[in-house]
Amino acid sequence: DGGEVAKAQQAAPGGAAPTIFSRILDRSLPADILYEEQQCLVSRDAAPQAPVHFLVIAKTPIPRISQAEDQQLLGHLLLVAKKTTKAEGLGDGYRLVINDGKIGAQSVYHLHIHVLGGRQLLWPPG
Ligand code: DGP
Repeated sequence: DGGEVAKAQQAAPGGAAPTIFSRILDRSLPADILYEEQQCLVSRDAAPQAPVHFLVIAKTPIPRISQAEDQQLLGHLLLVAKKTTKAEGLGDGYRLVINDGKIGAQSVYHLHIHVLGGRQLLWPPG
């Protein structure tokens, strides 16, 4: 979808600037929240690219995976992503994605993992 890539090209890879995900975390922006605990929040993606598409959003506002060093947090986000696929009925498989920077078509500079499923996914991705 060119729309999401176009948005990503315009996103500022700033740093400390609050993002739309900070507003989901503080509940000032409505979101379809599946799960929340101390280190992360799981929300459905507002522009789903598959029948099931949700985001595991770190609570700490690390801008992007290339700037993330916290091994415990990174492992934890993967485990939460995996566990949430069970609750979402993705027993036949799914895909985890982390977009980084302009080339990766990242549009929101607040660390998150995409979880996609519910249809046959293609490879290579666009
Ligand atoms: P990325 O390219 O990895 O930075 O993806 C950011 C995702 O965030 C993208 O798939 C669309 C989603 N998104 C953007 N704005 C909102 C919003 O306001 N609410 C929710 N739930 N998702 C959003």
